[in-house]
Amino acid sequence: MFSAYKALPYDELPESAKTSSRAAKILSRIYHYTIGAYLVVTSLALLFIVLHSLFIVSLPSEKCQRPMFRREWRTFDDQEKKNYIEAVQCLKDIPSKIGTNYSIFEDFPYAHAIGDGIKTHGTARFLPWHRYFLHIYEQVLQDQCGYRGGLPYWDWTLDWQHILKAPVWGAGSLAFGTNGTGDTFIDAGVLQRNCVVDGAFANTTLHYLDNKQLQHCLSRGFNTGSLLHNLTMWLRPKNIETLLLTPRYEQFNEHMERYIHLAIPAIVQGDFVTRTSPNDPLTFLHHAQLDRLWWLWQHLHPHGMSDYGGAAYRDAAPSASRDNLQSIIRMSGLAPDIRVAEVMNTRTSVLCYSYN
Ligand SMILES: *[C@@H]1O[C@H](CO)[C@@H](O)[C@H](O)[C@H]1NC(C)=O
Ligand SMILES: *[C@@H]1O[C@H](CO)[C@@H](O)[C@H](O)[C@H]1NC(C)=O
Ligand SMILES: *[C@@H]1O[C@H](CO)[C@@H](O)[C@H](O)[C@H]1NC(C)=O
Ligand SMILES: *[C@@H]1O[C@H](CO)[C@@H](O)[C@H](O)[C@H]1NC(C)=O
Ligand SMILES: [Cu+2]
Repeated sequence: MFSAYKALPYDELPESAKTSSRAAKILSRIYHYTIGAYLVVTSLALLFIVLHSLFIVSLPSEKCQRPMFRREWRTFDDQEKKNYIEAVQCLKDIPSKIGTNYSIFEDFPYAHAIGDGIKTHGTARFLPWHRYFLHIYEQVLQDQCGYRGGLPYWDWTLDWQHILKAPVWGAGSLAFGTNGTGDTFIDAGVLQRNCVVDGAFANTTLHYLDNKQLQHCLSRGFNTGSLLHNLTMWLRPKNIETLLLTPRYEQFNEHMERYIHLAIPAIVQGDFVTRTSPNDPLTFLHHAQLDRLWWLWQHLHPHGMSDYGGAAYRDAAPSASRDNLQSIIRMSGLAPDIRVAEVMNTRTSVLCYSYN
């Protein structure tokens, strides 16, 4: 039932590349004929975002007076990086909230892979579920590990031409480590990974992998060659601009999940490319970027805060039931259930954050 998810980075990307080149041809034709209109729309869109954010910032809403701001990782100074990384390390010392023998650090991969998260992939709830998931992570960092800032995000559009040299990577204690170069770990002979032995999360021991309980090391295996090249094409700023102009939520959510969301895991490999991707702390910075793109999209389109739609269940036939704003988001006991409608706007008493 979940085989599509597991197989995506390997099997589906060539197909998606085909789709994209078809789409690219159509787009380039449209672009050709309507270049003027396109430029006008883009400038108006940017103007709208600027005006909108000024409006939001200058007129505090009643329920969210002081939103938490999420910032790009490279704008963090060393002290801020240290504070964030120490807070994430601290999660390993907090007992599980969902009642396993491990720490709350491992509750997140559990909730994503084995708990309620996996069922939201391939459905309308993909973006809302991950928004709430990030919010819970941010809250645990703040409430239980004394972290004071907002989550960092990784804007990989700034790095697409040299993605493996992005500032998130580094062997020192203020970065997320590099490629896996330690022991080789072979999972049922299918996936080969190498332990990450540098950076802040070197030699992290984990207990869930993909859909099962299995002790292993945090691992990565950076892609190389033409596959790496092909994957980074999804992250081009031009691609993201086009994506942000998608008029309806359903197509936006679907495109985000299938292509943009999968490109980074397919590049990084190891834990990141499994259902237990939250084993790799960098996953949260990638997902904050995806959430930020949704947030941008919501501010760009007149009904962005209320437009919602798509399948209620993964792999559902087109005639099957459709999801709606009253649908429930569950978090495997990490946090109370919530309705999709409650996470559509990031500036309410429930969420209360913004991006800059
Ligand atoms: C926790 O560990 C104990 C002792 O090793 C074991 O009996 C129990 O089944 C474990 N609980 C879970 C939820 O894995
Ligand atoms: C991680 O493990 C490797 C191999 O066992 C070792 O060389 C390295 O010093 C360890 N790094 C840290 C930070 O513990
Ligand atoms: C990452 O490490 C793996 C395993 O050691 C290796 O096969 C791969 O070539 C490395 N990738 C890069 C980009 O260096
Ligand atoms: C990358 O894309 C090119 C052009 O579409 C294709 O020929 C090549 O096979 C792709 N490489 C991989 C590894 O998928
Ligand atoms: Cu996910």
